[in-house]
Amino acid sequence: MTNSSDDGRVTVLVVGQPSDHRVSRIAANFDMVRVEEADPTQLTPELAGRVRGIAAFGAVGAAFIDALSKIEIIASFGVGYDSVDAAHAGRCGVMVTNTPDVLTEEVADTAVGLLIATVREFSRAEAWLRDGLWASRGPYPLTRGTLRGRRAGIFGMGRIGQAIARRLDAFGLPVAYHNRRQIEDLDYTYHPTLDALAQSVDTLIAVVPGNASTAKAVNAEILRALGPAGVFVNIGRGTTVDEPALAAALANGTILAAGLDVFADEPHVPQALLDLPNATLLPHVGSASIHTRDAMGDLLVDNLLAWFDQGRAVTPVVETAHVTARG
Ligand code: NAP
Ligand code: 8YV
Repeated sequence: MTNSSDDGRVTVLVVGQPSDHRVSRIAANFDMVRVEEADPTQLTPELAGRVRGIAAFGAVGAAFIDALSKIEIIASFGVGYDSVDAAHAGRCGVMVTNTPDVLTEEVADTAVGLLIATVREFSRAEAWLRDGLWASRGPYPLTRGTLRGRRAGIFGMGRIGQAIARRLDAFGLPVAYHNRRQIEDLDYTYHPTLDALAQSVDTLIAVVPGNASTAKAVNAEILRALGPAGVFVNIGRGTTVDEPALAAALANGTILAAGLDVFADEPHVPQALLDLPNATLLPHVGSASIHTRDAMGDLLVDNLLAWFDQGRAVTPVVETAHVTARG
């Protein structure tokens, strides 16, 4: 059994369904093998002993990592890496990388666009036009919601959260935030709990990673704190929200509206949310332009190249920052 292909190239397993751009650069530099899912039962013993890198465009769990005896690095596509068991990888001495920064501004643009579309009912207004109601019934009704006078709270003031805050500054909205740790020299009001943040604002934008510490953090109590003019936008991960509680809050007027780009069980969206006219729903398109997805793909490949050529990762995740290349 070898740990490289016949031509001596490092074997990289592509998990999931990337676009041609990503695949071509991996294929040009590595012995590339593709699988739809990281299912250990689908691996032949020969392949399991040959793969040294994974390009992850889908979930990679602990059992799959354990099945690959030569695995050194999992380069994951996306800044959020909740679908990769990075803690397990770190314990096994396997590097995990993600794709931060290159998508920050795009996702912040999407978040603000989603906020405005939600507050001003753009999806429903366009449907009104397309359905011929502008001509037959007259102008679309004035919206209850407006950005004017809103107070914004950002749950997760990281790279994307700060890019959203900069945009909201330009819109003239006061911004406050909650993280576990206050950021020094950041000129926005800090709240040490999510509840305190929600009490102080009427517009909550969630952009936290999906993990045990954030699971269902936005619950009925947080939504109630936003009040009847409240607007909730989620651009982070669907798992950070109690979706049934959100659907109930939208249905009974506890809050005014929600804009969601992410869901707990994608691509499945709860019927209760689909049924609500005051929910603006997007199919996880935060970073989904060709420009930004190509930049993310390039960073993923840069991580693989840097690891195998120079023994270092460009953007290691915190759980594996201690992992060093095997000599
Ligand atoms: P980041 O720079 O790491 O920011 C994450 C922020 O969340 C940090 O400020 C962190 O601060 C805070 N945080 C983490 N856990 C928390 C907790 N339990 N309670 C309160 N705050 C917490 O990451 P980013 O680049 O901004 O990306 C954020 C997330 O956005 C990603 O993880 C991903 O899930 C999501 N995302 C979605 C899309 C999309 O297409 N919709 C695109 C890109 C990213 P502390 O550590 O101080 O708590
Ligand atoms: C991607 C994202 O859509 O970077 C992230 O965390 O959620 C998005 O940019 C996703 O990771 C790739 O499918």
